[in-house]
Amino acid sequence: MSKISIIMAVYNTEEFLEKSIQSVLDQTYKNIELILINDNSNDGSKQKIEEIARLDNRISLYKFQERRGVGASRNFGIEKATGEFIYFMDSDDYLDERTLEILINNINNNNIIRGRMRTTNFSSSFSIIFDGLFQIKTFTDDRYRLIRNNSAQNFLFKKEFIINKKLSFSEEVEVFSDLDFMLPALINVDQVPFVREAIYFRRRRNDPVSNPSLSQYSDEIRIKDFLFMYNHLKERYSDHMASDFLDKQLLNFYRKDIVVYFKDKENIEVVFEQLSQATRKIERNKLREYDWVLKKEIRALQLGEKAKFKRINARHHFMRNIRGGLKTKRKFLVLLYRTLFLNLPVKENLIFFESFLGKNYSDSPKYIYQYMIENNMNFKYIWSVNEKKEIPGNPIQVKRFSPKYFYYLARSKYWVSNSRLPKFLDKRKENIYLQTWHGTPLKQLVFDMKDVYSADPNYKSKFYEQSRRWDYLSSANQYSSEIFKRAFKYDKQLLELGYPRNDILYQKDNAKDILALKNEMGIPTDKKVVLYAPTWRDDQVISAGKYKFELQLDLAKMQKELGDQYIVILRMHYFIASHLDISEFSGFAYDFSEYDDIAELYLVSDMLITDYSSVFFDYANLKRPILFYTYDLEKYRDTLRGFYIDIEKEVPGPLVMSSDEVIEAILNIDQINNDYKNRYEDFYNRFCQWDNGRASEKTVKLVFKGNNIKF
Ligand code: C2G
Repeated sequence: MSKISIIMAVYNTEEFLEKSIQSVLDQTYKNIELILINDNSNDGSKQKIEEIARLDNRISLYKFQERRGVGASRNFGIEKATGEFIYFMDSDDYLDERTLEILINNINNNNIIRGRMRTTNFSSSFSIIFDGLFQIKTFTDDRYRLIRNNSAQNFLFKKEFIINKKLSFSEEVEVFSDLDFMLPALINVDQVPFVREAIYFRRRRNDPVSNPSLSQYSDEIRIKDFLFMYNHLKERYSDHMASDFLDKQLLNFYRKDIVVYFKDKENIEVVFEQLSQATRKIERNKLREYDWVLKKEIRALQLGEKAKFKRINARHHFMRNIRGGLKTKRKFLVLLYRTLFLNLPVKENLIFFESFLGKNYSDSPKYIYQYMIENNMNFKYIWSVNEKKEIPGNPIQVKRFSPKYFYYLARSKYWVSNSRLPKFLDKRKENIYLQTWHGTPLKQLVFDMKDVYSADPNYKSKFYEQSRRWDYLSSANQYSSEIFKRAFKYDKQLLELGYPRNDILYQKDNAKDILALKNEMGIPTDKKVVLYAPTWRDDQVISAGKYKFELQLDLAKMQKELGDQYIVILRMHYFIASHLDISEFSGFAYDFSEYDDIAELYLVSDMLITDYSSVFFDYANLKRPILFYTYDLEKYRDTLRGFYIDIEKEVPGPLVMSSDEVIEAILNIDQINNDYKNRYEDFYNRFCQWDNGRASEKTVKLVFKGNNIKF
């Protein structure tokens, strides 16, 4: 039984290492050694690998005193390897448990074999393999296709072959060092078998901001490294097929990456010489396969005509934008926004408001707006809404993403929103953007999240770009401030003034106002009100921003046990697109999911049932009872989202796990109030201190100061 040496270079992958190493140790093929090279990581990777290395004597551990890069680490690993076979792996990826067994069993007389790459966003991907159905495909002339991703991953090599052919990774570049190894490797064989069942899970890292993987390095580094590698390999290898492969890689890379980088024309200067030199090495007839736009640009590059290239490039970008703008109505409006509306002057007295993506007239933007109209300030107001609403003060209402929406957004000096505005809405330096956010966080946010289970794998980088535009951010308590700074990487001004949306909880918490609200809502006034307001679940996705929710309350039983004293208001999260059918419970259960302002629902209710929604932080301002119906606690907390506080110890009410327990808790609510009295008080002191009914006023005075406002 031959030994396989797995070589893994480690650089700042603390979060992923355990999974990665464990997947090697768990291989069904047991005769392995794992050579770990710590490339002078500066996070907790060092401790982690030391701990793991102690547990298995098949691991040998090396450390560089200064960072030398993945190429140098792997070359060092080859020197140390004692196996007959060599396999390279990245320290954030992981293997299916049979991958090595399948590769080695099928390599036969070949020097190289390759398995399949699967990209994943998660730590939990797996696959089911059926024995006897293996499909082995042999790549011959087309073998260079196996390195279209420029990588040495999931190839198993005979070590003798590596030594005889003196294969090594480039130590001169950071990003494309594998090409220097793989190209001569493929030149020196005639064929490479490929087994679909040998799977390598390549993790798509979700945090290119704080810890980028090599493929997420800055465009400048990637482009320079690629061009360096191309120039170097073209000079070295004249083999026809390899050279053809390199040209294709260059032209595709140019189209996919370099052209985008040149959207900012300043960037042309940065790589022009290197690129021009590279294009001169392209085989003469290679360009024939490409369109005239590309040909024209490449010709100018080949001739080193910088000014001409810049002109052509600018024209092409312009044409591309127009073509892109004509694809959909939304894209057309974005084009209009960028090229026309943003060239009109900003209006000093216009304020643009949006709450929950245009779904509601609610939340902090509503209360900030209300304060302004009640005080007759010198502004004109725009509200972005999906449907026309009754809004006091008669503001201009614009349908979200309609032409007017883009126009008014461009012209308004002030933007007030409680959630992110899309990335395509470029902000000008004259704009002032107040982000009120929409809750004290229980669930981990953005950069504190590990695996991201929401619909968008680029969530973190998108969020980062969008939040760079915020000038002010509301915070309801010290706890939120600390989290926002870290989890949003927010370093501009925090408004530590409480939540404008909670002002009403201090202003209208009296019998008269509550009765008036109940009458307006059309709910009975002789029954107590239970409000059920759960959050959404990242894995119940329909499409981006739309989620399902399956009601887990036994309404029939609740009606039977509680119906003479209580009614229930059901309030789904604004992401929930599926509708509740509760028609058979009329007179007992009411669906207020479409109701604008949840704060008014808080006021009319006698107790709240929630789960992991931030609603309980706000509700606690009323000091009324809260139950936590957390039937899927383990999955939610441990897989979908981590929490910031210990929900079992710190929240101001009991966790209940079934409909029966919900009913029992409601029937015994006085006892619960008593049991949770101290905890509630601690909770209130920690999270509700800054709210006292004046947050809107303080926010307005701070953000809109310096404008001729009549206070
Ligand atoms: N909300 C609501 N109805 C619900 C749940 C929430 O109206 N059934 C509103 C509340 O104002 C709540 C806000 O939406 O505070 C945010 O909802 P969460 O359930 O907390 O979830 P999410 O939108 O993911 O925001 O820092 C806060 C977090 O970002 C949570």
